[in-house]
Amino acid sequence: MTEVKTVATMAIDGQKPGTSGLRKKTRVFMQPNYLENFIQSIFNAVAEQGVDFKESLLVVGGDGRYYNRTAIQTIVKMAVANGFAKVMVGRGGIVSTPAMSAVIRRRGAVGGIVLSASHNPGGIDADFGVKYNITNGGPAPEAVTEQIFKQTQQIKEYLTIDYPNIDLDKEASFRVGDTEVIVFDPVLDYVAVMQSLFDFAALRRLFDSGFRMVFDAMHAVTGPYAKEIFENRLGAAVGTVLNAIPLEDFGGGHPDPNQVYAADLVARMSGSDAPDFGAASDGDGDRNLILGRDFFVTPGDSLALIAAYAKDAIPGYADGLAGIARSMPTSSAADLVAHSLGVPLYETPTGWKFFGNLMDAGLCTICGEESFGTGSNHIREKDGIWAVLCWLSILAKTGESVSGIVHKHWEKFGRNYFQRHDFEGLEVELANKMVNLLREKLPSLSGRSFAESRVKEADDFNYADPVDGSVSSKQGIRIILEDGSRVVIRLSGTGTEGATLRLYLESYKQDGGTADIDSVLGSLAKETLALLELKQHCGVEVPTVIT
Ligand code: G16
Repeated sequence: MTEVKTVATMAIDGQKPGTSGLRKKTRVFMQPNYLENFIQSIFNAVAEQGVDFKESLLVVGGDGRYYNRTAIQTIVKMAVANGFAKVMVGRGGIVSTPAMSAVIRRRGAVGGIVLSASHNPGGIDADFGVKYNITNGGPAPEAVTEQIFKQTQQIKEYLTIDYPNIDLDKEASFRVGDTEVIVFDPVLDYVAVMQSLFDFAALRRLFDSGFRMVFDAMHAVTGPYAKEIFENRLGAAVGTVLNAIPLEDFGGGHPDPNQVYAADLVARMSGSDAPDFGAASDGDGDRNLILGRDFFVTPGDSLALIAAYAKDAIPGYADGLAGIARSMPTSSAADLVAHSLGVPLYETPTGWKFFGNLMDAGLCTICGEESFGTGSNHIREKDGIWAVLCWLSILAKTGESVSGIVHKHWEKFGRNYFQRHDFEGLEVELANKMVNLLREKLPSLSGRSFAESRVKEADDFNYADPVDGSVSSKQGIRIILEDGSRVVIRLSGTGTEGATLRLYLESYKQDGGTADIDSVLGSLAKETLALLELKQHCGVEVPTVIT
């Protein structure tokens, strides 16, 4: 039964990983050989780096969405056939992205396969995805995803075994051929990492004092982790965690923790009777949404605040920060904190994979993105529950409300007014043409009047990794104005249908943060749409989502 079978296959077009792994419609992944080709290509790319599978541990798990269990059975058989010494599989097939990173690092795995399309909806007619994480626990960097893509273009066969499906629901360790297969509970590894960073006793006292919180797990992967940490370990009231059971279709919802898709949570956090603190995480547990009573904390401000308070409020960072990193479109609020702490600030392209080298080299401790991702060097992924624990620590330390903390910060540092406008479902060719035309206009923009100011600089962001020197070009168009305001324009790399245009608008004011955000950013948005000629090219002018 464990005899290795070599199955002939043919290259399949379009298996190029995007911002975060390969994301496609679920039915695309369900086509014959589609998943198998991609998995074998990952194995081939890893083998090409000289890894000996006979000495290696592979971790496998996903966010529990439709097709997760089937895909895991396929991957386990292929891993056995490819000769891995050990394969660890999350119980129920479920491992959050941050827990995957923690497990790879703690257990010394060669890497891990995460089945997730993150915040995209799940179901047979929705989205599925596969990401490969490397030995440092982080998403495969571009050099590796390029290798995987190359393998997908030349694949001719894959390896598997004929074997009954393993029982995913019972923790156990058993042999399949020469491979040890372990079904384990990843929640314990993850909790251990959180306990090493945060003062659980202090957070327990916060809840003992009557502090009320609500956490929306959005029927996605964080439910079991959040129940264990917030309710069981920290003593938050039973029922603090909403939608705690992971479902294959996330209860029909869109597991993207922002004010639009977490509208129920936003409603619960409104009014004088609302809990003190509200938070949510996404499909695979790496994103976070932070809310106070009638108050939304932008991801850029959240990053800045966590960095500002980390040393004093969180034992894991008591030695201070080596540096802070943010993706280029993320607001510059963290830059001001880095400056005041006297530590470097790194600006990277969109995609968590770009933070890995900085953290491995000890250059940065805390990093974040406008797309609701925040994290630190405790693992190599962004981490939703970690961000919530950071906020709880700040709240416990200061004894203030969420909005009080943010207002104080704005008074001290000024406010980076920031919004992202998404235009979803555009025709790919038209969107590409529009962005290319804008690219051609960039050299002529300098000095031109724009949104009550003038264009100081307009370029396409290029990143040279300070650690390995690798260069990533065309990472987003920037229009920087003389008054310090800025617009970034880029196409999303995580969608599975059509194109999504993202406009990131930012304007800095030292006004205590009290101005109306739509008035501050309105003219920037209007002029950018006119410059892009969005209506003429793509037939739309109203954003689908504003965050
Ligand atoms: C992924 C990446 C993030 C990125 C986000 C948005 O998040 O890991 O680094 O910021 O996509 O990317 P884009 O703007 O290209 O759609 P996740 O949570 O989907 O894995």
